[in-house]
Amino acid sequence: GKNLFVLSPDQVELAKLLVEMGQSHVFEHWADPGADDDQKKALFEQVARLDTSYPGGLASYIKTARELLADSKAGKNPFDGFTPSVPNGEVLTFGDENFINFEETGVREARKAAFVLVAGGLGERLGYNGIKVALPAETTSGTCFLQHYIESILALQEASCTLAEDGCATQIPFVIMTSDDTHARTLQLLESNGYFGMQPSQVKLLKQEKVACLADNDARLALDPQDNYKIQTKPHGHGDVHALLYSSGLLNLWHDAGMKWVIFFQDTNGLLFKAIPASLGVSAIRQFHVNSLAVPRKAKEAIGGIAKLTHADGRTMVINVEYNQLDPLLRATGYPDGDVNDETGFSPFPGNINQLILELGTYIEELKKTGGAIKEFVNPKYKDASKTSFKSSTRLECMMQDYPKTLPPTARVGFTVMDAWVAYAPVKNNPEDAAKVPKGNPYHSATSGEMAIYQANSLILRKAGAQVDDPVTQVFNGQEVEVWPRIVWKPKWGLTFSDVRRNVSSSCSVSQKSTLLLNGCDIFIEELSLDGALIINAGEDAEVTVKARVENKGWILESVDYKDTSVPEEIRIRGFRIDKVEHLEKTFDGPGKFCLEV
Ligand code: UGB
Repeated sequence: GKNLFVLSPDQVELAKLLVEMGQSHVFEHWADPGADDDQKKALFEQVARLDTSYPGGLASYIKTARELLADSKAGKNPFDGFTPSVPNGEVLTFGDENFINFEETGVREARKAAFVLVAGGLGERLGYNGIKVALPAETTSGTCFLQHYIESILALQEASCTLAEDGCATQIPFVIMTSDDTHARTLQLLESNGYFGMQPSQVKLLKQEKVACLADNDARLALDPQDNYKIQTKPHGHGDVHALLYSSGLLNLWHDAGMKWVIFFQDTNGLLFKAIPASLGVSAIRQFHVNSLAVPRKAKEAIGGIAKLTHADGRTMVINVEYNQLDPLLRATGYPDGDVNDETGFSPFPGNINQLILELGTYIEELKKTGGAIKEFVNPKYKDASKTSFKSSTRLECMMQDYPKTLPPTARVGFTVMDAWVAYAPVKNNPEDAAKVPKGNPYHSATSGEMAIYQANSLILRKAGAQVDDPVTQVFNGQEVEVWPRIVWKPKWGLTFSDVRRNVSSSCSVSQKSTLLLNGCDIFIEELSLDGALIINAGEDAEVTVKARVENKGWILESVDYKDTSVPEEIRIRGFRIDKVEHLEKTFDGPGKFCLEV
């Protein structure tokens, strides 16, 4: 080209690569030599970044894009030749003996686990302006998701190390995948809160890069409509986490340190850690290389279904099939009604909640072969039925749960099903969309996510022997929800069901209008009759026994409209705020045994 004279040898190579890959249009709008040099340099820097951050480089990206775009144009079904069936997995019932055994094993294993949170997404469906991990999981304590996750990991760490015979002092590694959209704000949230009690060295942020957008079926790179010296980019999806972990070198470090498991999870699920110990126990006992956590799923619900796919040539895989693909796949393979509920009231295909537990050794072996590249897909929005042009540029995407697609048939891929009330309540949908969710399907909104925490804690206390009143039904932001007593505890107080059972006696009763907030670890509820709000704060070395009868006006949920912009966004997206009318708060600091008697 006319401008090559200003380029370094590396840039010449990149320019050649683009020309060879049919991308010379990238240079077409260039000003004459000598003009716009800074923009030209910036473009080469961007191209170099796009090239190095993708396994196999930009050439490989464009080649794959052409293949996938041709398949999409031809209407090729990615599951061609595969027949779905319902796979076998471990189905757990919260609180029974089997569950308790798995939990105990899971807690033992936890010090050999690393946790990976994928938090690069902005959550377009939720429409919240901040990062999702900064949202309060519930507004009784106001604890945000990130704090809750970190405190849960620390509680697991402590419990696991206490059980370990070797008196270890392990720190469970915690990785957060961020993106340009979330990185700075995630780091800021951690730094301004002292990493919520975790050692800063324990936390690693890995930032995913966006990928180049594609303008047409020939996979010509799309230029930014505002800036001709920039290639338009979009997120590549949560599947990036595997390549990032691999290239970070962390996996080998963990392996050398004797770690065995990597646990992946998503940004807004306040129930998740109630399911983690038992599902890690399942991985350990059943020796799963891959264990996906799943919940019973309503047919056509907008979460992926876990299916066993058997190919005509004999290959099989247990894999997540996204909700928009499961129904057509079933219709095409002898199920004329597609994805429908069976006599249990649920789809026979359990719902993928995208929490994966991978066995580290086999994970490393696999990534050595693939570099962490995950099978991609493309989802262009075509202008018309000729499928020759797009409404807007598209890009390749990948999902972390597609990791098993390249595994050899010997891999042990399983899953663990748990009731949704104890495992899954994400915050994904904005109030308007949530209100339109078909009756009986979960809203997956900020409203339902918070209510699910109160419900789970209430039901767990009941299972532990306490009397907890039934919920009342209320409508917030157009969503009908069950409002249980607002019972909230710190992860270290009730990490497992056995912990809760040990900390609560049967002479404990909580009325529906009540709020019970347990900020501490050693709080033993020997006798409690609660009709109102009670907050107990117990310091690190304080052991508190509760024998109390508390009655007051309590904390009341007050409706707010999501359109009322005078209310902070994180509150109005749930449709209520808590009016702290009256409460009893007791604080026990410092070492010693205390009794709360009222
Ligand atoms: N995420 C990233 O870190 N980077 C990205 O580029 C994109 C996302 P969404 P999605 O739980 O109900 C998934 O947007 O992808 C993070 C499963 O694919 O919340 O639509 C993001 O920050 C689906 O099978 O969900 O659907 C967030 O933490 C089903 O299980 C996470 O990835 C569904 O989740 C998920 O991103 C579900």
